[in-house]
Amino acid sequence: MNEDDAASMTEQLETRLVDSIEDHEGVSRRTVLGGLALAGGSAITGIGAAQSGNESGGNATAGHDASFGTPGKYTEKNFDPHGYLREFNTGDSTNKRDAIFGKKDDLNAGVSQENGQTVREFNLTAVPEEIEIAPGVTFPSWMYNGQVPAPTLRVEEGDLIRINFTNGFADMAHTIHPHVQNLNPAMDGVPQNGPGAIKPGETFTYEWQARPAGTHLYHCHMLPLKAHIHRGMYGTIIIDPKPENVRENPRDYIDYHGPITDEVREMAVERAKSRNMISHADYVPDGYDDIDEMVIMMNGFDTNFDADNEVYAANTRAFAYAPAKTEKYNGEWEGGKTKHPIEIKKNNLQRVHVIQTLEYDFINSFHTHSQFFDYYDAGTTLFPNRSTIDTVMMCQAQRGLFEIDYSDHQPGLFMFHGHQSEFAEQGWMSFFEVTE
Ligand SMILES: [Cu+2]
Repeated sequence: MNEDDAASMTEQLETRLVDSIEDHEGVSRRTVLGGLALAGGSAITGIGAAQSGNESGGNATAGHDASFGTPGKYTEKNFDPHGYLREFNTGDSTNKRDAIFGKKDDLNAGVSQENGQTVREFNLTAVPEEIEIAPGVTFPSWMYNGQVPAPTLRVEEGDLIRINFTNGFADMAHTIHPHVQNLNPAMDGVPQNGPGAIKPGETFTYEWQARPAGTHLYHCHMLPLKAHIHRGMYGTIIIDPKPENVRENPRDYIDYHGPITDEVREMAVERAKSRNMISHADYVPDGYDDIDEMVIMMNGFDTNFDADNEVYAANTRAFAYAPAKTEKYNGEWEGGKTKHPIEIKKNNLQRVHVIQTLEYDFINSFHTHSQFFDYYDAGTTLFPNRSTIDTVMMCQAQRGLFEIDYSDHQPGLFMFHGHQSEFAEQGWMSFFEVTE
C-alpha cells in the first residue's frame, strides 16, 4: 500500500467521525476557506453550564454552520501538533516558541538564581477558546495559554518552578495543581487549600519544588473536576534528573534491589545524563546518532456532553499523526494542514513521554506496531520497570516514559494507537514515519 492509499483510509475514518458528531451541541463546523470563527456562542454557553455545575449544558443551535468543511483538512493554524511534540519550555525567555505558527506569548518568564536555587519562571493564563478537534470541527475548550494540551514545561531536579497564574475567564474560577512533591500545602492548587480557587481576573503565583525527576502532569483542580479536565486544562512537566545526585544516591533513581557496584552506579549516571536536556543537552549515548524526545498527551472530547467521549486523540487533533496528503514546503505545513505521520530517524534513541488525561473512560492504552519498547512508569526510574512490551494500560494521570528503537527496521510507516478499538477508530490512531 502506498501513502496515498493510506491517506485515503485516514480520510474515510475522519469523514465517518465528523459525520457522527456533526449535530452534537458541543461542536461547530466551519468553512475551510476563510476559516471564519462561527462558534463563539457555544463557548459562552459551555462556560455558563459549568458555572452552574452542569456539564450537560450547551445549546443545540449554538454556532452551527451549514457550510461543511472538506474532509481531511484541518483549518486552524493556532495549534501545530507537530511543533507541540518537541516543544520544551525551560523558562528561558530567549527560547522562542514555534515561529512557524506565529504563536507568541510570554510563557517563558526567565531563569534566575535565588538562595542557591535555580528558579524557572513561567506565565500561564487560563482562557476559553475554540479548538479544532477533527477536520473542520471545533470544540469550546478551556485551556492554559490558548492551547490544548497546555505548554510543556521542562526543568531540572532541584529547581524552583514559579508559575505566575492569571485567570483570564470572565466568570469561572480555576487553579493549577501539579503532580510533583510539593512541600508547601498552600501551593497544591486545589480549591480547598492555600489561595483556593483563583477567581476570574485574579492572579496567583504558585511555587513548586522540582522533584522527583520524571514525567509529570499539571491540571486544573476546580470543581466540577471532570469538566475542567475534559475541557482541556492539562499539560506536562518534565523534571530532568541531575547526574551528580544519581551518583550520590543511585538507589533513589533505579528500580533495582541488587548490590550497587561501580558498574551499576555508572550505568545510572549515564542514563541520567542522557535524560537531562537542560545541563547535558549534547550528550548522546553510544550507538545512537542523537536523542529525540516528544510528548504525547492521550485525550478525548465529549462533543454532546453526555459524559461519554466521541473524539479521541493523541494531542487533541483526531488522526493528526496519520498518513495524509500533506507535505511541508518552505518549512511550513501547507495551508495549516498539520496532519502527517511523526517523522523519526531510525538511528536516534527515541523517547516518548506519554500522559493519559482522558476523562469519562476508565482507561486508555498505548500500543506500538512491529516494535517493542521499554517502559519507565512516571519516568521516575532510570532502569525500566518493564522491558520488551508493546502495550501499556494507563489510568487518568498515569504517565510514563517509553524508549523505542527502530534502528534495525526498514524505513516506512509504523502505526501506534490506543488499543481500545473504539478509541483508535475515533481518532487515537497515529503513525511513526521511520526514515534513514
Ligand atoms: Cu479549571
